[in-house]
Amino acid sequence: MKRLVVGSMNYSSWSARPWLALTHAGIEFRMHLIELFVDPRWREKVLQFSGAGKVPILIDGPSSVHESLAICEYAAELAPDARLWPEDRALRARARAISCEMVSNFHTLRNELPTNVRARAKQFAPSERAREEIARVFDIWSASLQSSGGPFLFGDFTIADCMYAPVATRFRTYGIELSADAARYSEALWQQPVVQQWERLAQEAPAIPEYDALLT
Ligand SMILES: N[C@@H](CCC(=O)N[C@@H](CS)C(=O)NCC(=O)O)C(=O)O
Repeated sequence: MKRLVVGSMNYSSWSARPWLALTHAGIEFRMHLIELFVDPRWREKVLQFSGAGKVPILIDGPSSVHESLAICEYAAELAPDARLWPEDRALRARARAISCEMVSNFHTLRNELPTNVRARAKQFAPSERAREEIARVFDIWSASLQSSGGPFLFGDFTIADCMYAPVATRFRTYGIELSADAARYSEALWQQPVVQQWERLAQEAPAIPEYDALLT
């Protein structure tokens, strides 16, 4: 049985991304939770699976795949019928491009608005740089929705949505004012069964008081 080595489903957005892809594709796996920064041996436990020292990691027999997007690609190859990438080549290229953009950018957004799926900030004011990054996310969403017609970025739920769903939860957690397209897209995400399943896991995840304290 495949094993997905993950951190908390409430606080670790990188863990959630391939979890969403694998679950949506109907690939059987079990979760292997390592309580990052809480378990005193968390680092050595992660290093047993990957020298990169980060989760998520997919263990499939003798193979181990680290990096969230690489695991999503692996899921797309394992379950072609799930159509985890758009069928149209141009849309697929765009879906891959914005997924890579998610992985390699948005550092301010990630630092200032750490993932905490179930929490709600009482007051939060993003910095100028965070506002620019939020605007870029809105642009990505609008352009993708226009090219596909929605309701998800490329029509049906794909890896691009797995990459951006955690961003939508951040906007909700921190009360970010949404553009009309972003609001419609977020609503489609909240109605998607696999996203709802993730939210249930996030609700049940053990609390990490230091992380919760980051929200005011
Ligand atoms: N680019 C990596 C990022 C993974 C990542 O940063 N994971 C965090 C948890 S959400 C982690 O393992 N942090 C431990 C550390 O940085 O030491 C991916 O996409 O998988």
